[in-house]
Amino acid sequence: MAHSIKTASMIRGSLLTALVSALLVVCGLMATTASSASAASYNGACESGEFCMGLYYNLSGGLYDNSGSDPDNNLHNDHFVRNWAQLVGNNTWSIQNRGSTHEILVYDGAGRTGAVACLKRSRGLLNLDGSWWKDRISSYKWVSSCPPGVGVWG
Ligand SMILES: [Ca+2]
Ligand SMILES: [Ca+2]
Repeated sequence: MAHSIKTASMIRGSLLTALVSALLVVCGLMATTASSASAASYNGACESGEFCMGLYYNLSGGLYDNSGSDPDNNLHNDHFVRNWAQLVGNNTWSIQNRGSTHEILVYDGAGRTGAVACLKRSRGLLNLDGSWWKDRISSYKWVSSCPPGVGVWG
């Protein structure tokens, strides 16, 4: 009896080991694919292809850098990479669009609601000192061009 229990336990252990190994291989492949496809989002460096937001001016104090979209379109649950204690929503003083093809729409509200403005790639780093938008951005969206009727930083 003791022998059969031990054997079953060993088989389960082997299966678990095989499963963990398979998962590690899959994760390794995913990491390789992601890093070769684009700049590294959330690594604290504002790189080509990314939309970046800084806690303070000149993207200092904490950085949000993302080559894609925020999955839930709500920056109130995202943290600054170099200042994890600080949330991004309603908390940014500087922004930069380093996208390779697209412009960025920023919104006052989460879920892409409320006031909206467009940040072109040509604008470069934008400090929001004296701007109504300082500490107001709560969501954003990549667009192929700034839509008519939307204020543009360009
Ligand atoms: Ca980055
Ligand atoms: Ca979010």
